[in-house]
Amino acid sequence: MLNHWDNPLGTIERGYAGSSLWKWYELPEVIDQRYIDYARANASIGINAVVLNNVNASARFLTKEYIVKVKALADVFRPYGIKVFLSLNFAAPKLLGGAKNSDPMAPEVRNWWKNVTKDIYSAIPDFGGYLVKANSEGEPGPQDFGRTHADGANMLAEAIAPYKGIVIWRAFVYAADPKGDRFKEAYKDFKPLDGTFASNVLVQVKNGPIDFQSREPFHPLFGAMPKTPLAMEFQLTQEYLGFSTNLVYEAPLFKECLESDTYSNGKGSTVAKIVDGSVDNHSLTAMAGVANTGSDRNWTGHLMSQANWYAFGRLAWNHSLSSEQIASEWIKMTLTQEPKAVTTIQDLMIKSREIYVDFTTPLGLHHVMGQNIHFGPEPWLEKSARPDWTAIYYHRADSVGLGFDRTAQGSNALGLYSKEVQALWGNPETCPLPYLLWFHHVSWNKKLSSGKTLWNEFASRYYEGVKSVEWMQKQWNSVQSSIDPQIFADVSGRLAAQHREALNWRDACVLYFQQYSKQPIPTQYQVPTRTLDEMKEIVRIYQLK
Ligand code: GCW
Repeated sequence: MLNHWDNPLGTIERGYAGSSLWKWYELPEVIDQRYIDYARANASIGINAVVLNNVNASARFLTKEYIVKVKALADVFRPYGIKVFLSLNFAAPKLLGGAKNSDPMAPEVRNWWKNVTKDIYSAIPDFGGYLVKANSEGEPGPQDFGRTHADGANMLAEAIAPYKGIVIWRAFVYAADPKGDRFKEAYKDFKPLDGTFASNVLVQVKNGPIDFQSREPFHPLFGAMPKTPLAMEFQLTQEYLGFSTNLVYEAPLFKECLESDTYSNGKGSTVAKIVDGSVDNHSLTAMAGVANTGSDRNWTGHLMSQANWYAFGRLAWNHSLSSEQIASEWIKMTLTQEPKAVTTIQDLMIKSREIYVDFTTPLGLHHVMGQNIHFGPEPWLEKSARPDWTAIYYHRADSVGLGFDRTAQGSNALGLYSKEVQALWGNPETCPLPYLLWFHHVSWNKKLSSGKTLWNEFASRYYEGVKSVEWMQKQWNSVQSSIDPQIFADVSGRLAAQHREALNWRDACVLYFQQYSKQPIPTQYQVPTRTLDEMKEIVRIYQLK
């Protein structure tokens, strides 16, 4: 399924491809041809469910006025095998219905949801169900009334069960605790609820424990809730992957998570097999992608990001496909059939994610992006509305070293995983480098498995990452004669923008962290020509309204 974070006024939260495809003010009378084209594209890759509106949800979608609009879209999508879902605002009974509050245990509230559900199903008999973000980032939820996530989900499940609808309840919750570790928050709330959700409820878990970073370990809830079907939530829109100026092919990221072994039920209990229901015998299963589509003529802003939409659909039905194969299918249908060009572009796509990791957050560094808009580097961010929205909360740089100690000596987030996974990541000597700073505070002089010290390896990644973007530009230039000229020029321009942004990341991060390592830039590289203050000013300006 696709989850659209589209708002009623046409904006898209974290959308980088124009505005919403849904023209709410024109519906239901006007049916835009793009609704049909969109449905065809989805159907071609097996996407059979669509949540139309943002999880930070407006209650207005539940009004009679809007239900007819939703119905119009459902009618367009039905011939393509696509069901429509809505995100709910949990406070709707109070906001719309005049109820005293929205306590899920209050009979008037329960009735309110039953009535709304009836209205929806009388207009849309095959309506899919509800997606809910509750008690997260300021959204209302059952905890506002001393109830649990299960109380809230089950109330909706009861209202929708007679119609065979489902409730998808998100696990993206994290209480603000300056002494805690955000990594552990969702687990703390949800793990104890395993076995208490109604049979038509799915709990939707983001691929990683923090928030769609360029690399995350798999979320510790996968494998920890055997009695509850867990849906996967990936993010296609590139909130933390350079918006629509960066070429980042996400199939390797999706597969890295899907193929991770949770060992929850012995070896081979991969995340993919938790999600497809085979490990714990669930027949209700789902995989969601936060959509990257918008009104841009090429749908996704960066044309190459279409491949992420495509790869998501392919992997949702067959996670054993290789990233290479999916890329090659997509290239041949979209860009060129010329064999040399196909392999060149495929290679560039396959390497693109690792390149992005290298020039932004190498070795397991995470959450050091610009605040609010989540663009560009801001590792110096010390203060925000919440401690876990800063950068220093995550990178923990000091004169000794870098990284978040999540071993038993630190936050012990590692303790949420099975002992086999703990063995894989728990020892700083053997922890794979891509995950190192996720779990360990490593001293600057520590010699890594690469043979370099942490500081030298870390700084080198930024420099090599920038060089790799230059390599991507070169590779792209070499296929010019096989590509439509407009597409060629557009992607070239975006690669040039990516190069400029990569230089910003590099200079900002090496100069900032150098204050702690107090060591020179490795001699083979040129010292940045810009100062740390200049980099701070560039990032500050990004954020001016
Ligand atoms: O990634 C964060 C985003 C929010 C988003 C939230 C969520 C829809 O920065 O914009 O809100 O996650 O997934 O709920």
